[in-house]
Amino acid sequence: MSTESNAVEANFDGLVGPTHNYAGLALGNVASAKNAELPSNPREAALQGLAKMKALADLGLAQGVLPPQERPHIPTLKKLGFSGRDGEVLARVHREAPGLLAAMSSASAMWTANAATVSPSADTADGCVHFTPANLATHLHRAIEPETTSRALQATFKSEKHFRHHAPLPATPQLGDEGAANHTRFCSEYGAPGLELFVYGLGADNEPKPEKYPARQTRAAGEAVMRLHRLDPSYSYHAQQKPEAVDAGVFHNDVIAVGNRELLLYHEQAFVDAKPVKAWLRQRLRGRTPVFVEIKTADVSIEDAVTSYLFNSQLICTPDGQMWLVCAHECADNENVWRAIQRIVDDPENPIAGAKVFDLRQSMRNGGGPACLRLRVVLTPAERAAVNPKTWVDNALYTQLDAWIRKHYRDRLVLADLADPQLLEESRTALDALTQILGLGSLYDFQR
Ligand code: SUG
Repeated sequence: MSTESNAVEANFDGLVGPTHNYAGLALGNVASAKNAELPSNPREAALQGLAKMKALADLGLAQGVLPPQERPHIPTLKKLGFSGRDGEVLARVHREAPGLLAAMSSASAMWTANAATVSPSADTADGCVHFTPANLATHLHRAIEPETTSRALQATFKSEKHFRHHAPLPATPQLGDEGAANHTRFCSEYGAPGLELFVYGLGADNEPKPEKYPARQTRAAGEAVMRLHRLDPSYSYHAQQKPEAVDAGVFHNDVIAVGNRELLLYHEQAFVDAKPVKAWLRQRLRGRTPVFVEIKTADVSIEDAVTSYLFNSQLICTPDGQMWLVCAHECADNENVWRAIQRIVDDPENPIAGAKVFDLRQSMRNGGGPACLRLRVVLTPAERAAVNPKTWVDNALYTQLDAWIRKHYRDRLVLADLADPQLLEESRTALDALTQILGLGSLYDFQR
């Protein structure tokens, strides 16, 4: 079991893949629709993500990295009847079904907040860390991620003594699961038993539903994950996201709320009803008094929240126990949002000491902010020691990955490039080299 004082919350960020592009694939994600068909810069995207990882590692946080996936995904195209050599498969799908080629080419695995839901050993009945990869059932380009994600998580968290890996839930919209983006853990210290909040868009038949956009996360999925992870139901809570917010572009709860330790920072319109969530936290949180920071619509509209990704900031604790808000540059660019951040930082009633601003514009143009890019995993010292050592970001790994990106990534990509067999070849060469750097074994199944 965890000892309360020395467990850490590690962040595992997704390394942006070589085919990062803007294809307008994500229904209900305003940035994805707005930037569709814009040229992308995969090299810059990967370097921006890596810079955030390095900065958090430099602050003394445990920072890991999770690998990109093979794209375009030839195995799925073959399952869909495109046969022949890889070049022929690409030419035919480009000609006959260009939308399908785009779906098979997204670097969306970078958003590891959607990789899985993770419960720390302090919360689970068997004292193991539990992982359930998200099925990402509502979007084709994301539904092809879980198979490789499962393998990547198993290669990273290998020890059977410490880690339990579940299969993704059956991939149907009734069990739609988008992982940690809709899951928040509260605690007094990371190693102490905590509270797990599951937020869903689609619940029972008599509950309200969004009308314009899909509710990607279901209550049934949160309940299944709670059972699989052997959580205590009285320390778990399932809350509904406000359907109007989903229809305004809040496709995950982490676009409208973020929590850390005893703190919940949320928008007035995040939940159908925030009151019982707060009452549950007040009643159940042990060791600290919960702190609620509610942002009013009058100060930050939902539209401002969606364009700035204020609530997709990471809330982190540095080793001295100070709490920081890690936000996207778009927050500093938006007057209302920046004012709200200044107010939060100046308010002695909450523990947030300051904001750290990052340029993640390449990912942001696809609706992926700081918190989307990371999967949080609380680890005791023994669990931390059992993680694949090659995934921890330190100066040496940073230097290696920086050189790897500069060597293998293009600095411009448009949708027509996705049919270029040379891009597939370059990506595979890059992933082969990464397999060595990160010690990934046989994660990728392409033949070269
Ligand atoms: O699933 N965007 C992703 C962004 C995921 C953000 N994750 C969190 N909020 N945790 C999505 O909507 C856009 C791809 C494109 O259009 O090319 C995309 O998939």
